[in-house]
Order: sequence, then structure tokens, then C-alpha cells
Amino acid sequence: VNIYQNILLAKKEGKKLLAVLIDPEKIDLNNITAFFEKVHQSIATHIFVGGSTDINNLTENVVAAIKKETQLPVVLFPGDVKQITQQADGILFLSLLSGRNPEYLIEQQIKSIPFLKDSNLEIISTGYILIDGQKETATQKVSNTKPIAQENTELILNTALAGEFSGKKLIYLEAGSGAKVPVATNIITVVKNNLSIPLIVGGGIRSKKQLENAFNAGADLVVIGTAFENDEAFFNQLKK
Ligand code: 1GP
Repeated sequence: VNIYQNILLAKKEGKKLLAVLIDPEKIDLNNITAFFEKVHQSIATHIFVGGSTDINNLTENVVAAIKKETQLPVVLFPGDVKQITQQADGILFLSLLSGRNPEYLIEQQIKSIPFLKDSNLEIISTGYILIDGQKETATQKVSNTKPIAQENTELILNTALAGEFSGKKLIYLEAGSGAKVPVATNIITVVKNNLSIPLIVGGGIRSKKQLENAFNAGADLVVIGTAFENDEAFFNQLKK
């Protein structure tokens, strides 16, 4: 599978994509088969795996377990270099463009090269933009960066375009996991209308309505983690 080509194709055809975000520190591996039965009955198209931290190095085992359960593409969404495993299909090679911390702009990326240069993982260059979700999220704490205020649409747009012009293949607008407020639809629309590459939106999306709003505003792919962690019945509302 070429993950990026499939995202481009979906964007061209106007098919919306949904990634289920699995945090290795939170998933219960004893329940993984039942969890994936629900995933497969839903409109989910991708599995993202990652978290701000993975103190106990669980990612490798969790990804191996996920690969046994699903044919959906499994994409790493790593908080740091320790969360890279060859068991996945691809990796979002993130650069935190909203922040001014060199560790997450380029340093972690350099540290990852020994794990990526001979790997079969599909590497997808992604501009990652943290937007204020009205809650201090783990991404903010761990990255030691400030999110961009939702009111600052121009800065959000210019950051996204700086990402595209510097060669990123995806832009990810992130309100932070568990955000109180997701990225506003007007922000999604402005960025979408000016961007040529696919747009990912995530953080704080907890209802079918919010998911539809993000899609209608222009998100090509939406990421949901917390809502599925809190209540697997949410998958039933998102049946194919
Ligand atoms: C976080 O965008 C993802 O990185 C998903 O956020 O956990 O709030 O769904 P939630």
C-alpha cells in the first residue's frame, strides 16, 4: 500500500478519511479483538498509533498486536523518536511548525534517522500545527511550545502555507488530544481553500456532528482518539 497516494486519491475523489488514534499507554490489549470488530464496522480508514509519551516502550508490542487484527494502514504518529517501530506501515514525519522549540522542529527528526534510513516504513512529511483547544494538552507540555490562538487565523494559515511551500506533504491542524474545543470550522475552511496538499484535523472531536462539521469545512482526514477510548459505543454511530 502507498498510504500517501491513497490519501491524495481520496482527496481528489472527495472521499473523507477517518483515523482512529490508538495511544499505546491507554489501549487494553486484552480487548483488542473486540475493539477492532467495532473499528471494522465503522467508517474508519486508518489506524494512527502514538502519544505524547511512551514511558514503558509499549509501542512496538501494541503495533504488532494491531497488525494481527487489521488490514487498515497502520501509521505511526510519534511523540518522540522512541515511538518508532518497523512493525507499522508508515510514519507521519512530523515537524511542529507552530512551536519555536528546535527539539521538535528538527532535532528529534535527526535523531530518528538511524531508525528510518534503512526502514520499509513509508515516511510522510507532515507539518504539525498546534492550535489552542482551551485546555493545556500533553502536546503543549511535552513540546514546551505554545499553541496558536484560534482567533489568529492569519498566522495559522501562513504557518500551514509555509509548511506546504517548504515541501510538507500533509498539514495537520491539532487542537490537542482531549481538547475542550476542536479546531473551528472557519479555520479549517480558510486553510483548506488555500492549501494544495491534504489537510488533517484532530483534537477534541467527540460527536458525529463535530466529525461531519470538520469534513464539511474541508478536512480530508479527521483523527479521533479520546472519544473512542472513553466510549467504544461511539463506533456504532459511525457505521459504514
Ligand atoms: C490527538 O488529534 C488527535 O493528537 C486526537 O485527539 O484524542 O481529542 O480525539 P482526541
